[in-house]
Amino acid sequence: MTNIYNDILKFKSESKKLLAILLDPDKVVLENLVVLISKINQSSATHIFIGGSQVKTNILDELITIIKQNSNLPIVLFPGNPSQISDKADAILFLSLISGRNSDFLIEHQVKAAPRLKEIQLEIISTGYILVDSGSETAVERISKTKPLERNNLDLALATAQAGEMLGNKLIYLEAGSGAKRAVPLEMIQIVSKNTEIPLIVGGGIIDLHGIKQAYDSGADIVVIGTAFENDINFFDIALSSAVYSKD
Ligand code: 1GP
Repeated sequence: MTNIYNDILKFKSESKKLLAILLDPDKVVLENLVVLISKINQSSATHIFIGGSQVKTNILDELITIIKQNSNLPIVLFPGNPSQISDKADAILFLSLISGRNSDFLIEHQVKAAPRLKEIQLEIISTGYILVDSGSETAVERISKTKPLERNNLDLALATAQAGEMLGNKLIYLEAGSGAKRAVPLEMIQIVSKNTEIPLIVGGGIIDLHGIKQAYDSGADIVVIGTAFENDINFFDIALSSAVYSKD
């Protein structure tokens, strides 16, 4: 069985960059899914993340089954709450919202999810999730009822990431929020990546290849793209002819 986290570590050790496409089950139209997946397969994506802050529909298992029938990419759950667990996926980002002080998102949801996760075979990847101010309220902020970290408070962002690493998180995720008007500041990516050892995910508000490249150049190991691909399934076509990133 492949170990997704070990593969991420291996890529990081080789200074290779990874690209995750985020699919929100509430926004995916099942009838269009096969076309969507073929676009993903043609892109430089290395992972498919599945989740959202407020998944209301109950199509998770079906969605993942169809993706698995049509793609070999690893499928990683990125859950907004404990109901978003499916044994059809390969792994789960076991998130703790360490930028916030809402105990529900620090530990309560994890306690609720643990018995189910013990029953199934998902690879669990402990992830310190850090929400960064993007200039206006995002769904994560609204639903988690936590304040994002200020954009210019680099010391606090770094201390938060380091605390997550010391607590045993295997990944740090710097998040501006889905559809954010402003992505995570590059200086924040730089300081966190330089001063932590574990792989760094960056997402939220990255809408073009330039933004992806800037995040990589600043030290992101994995960039997550959701809204830009939702808005335009041809978003990655241009990437095929680009040397910005590579999964080879
Ligand atoms: C959201 O980081 C992801 O959790 C992706 O954000 O939808 O803005 O690409 P976007």
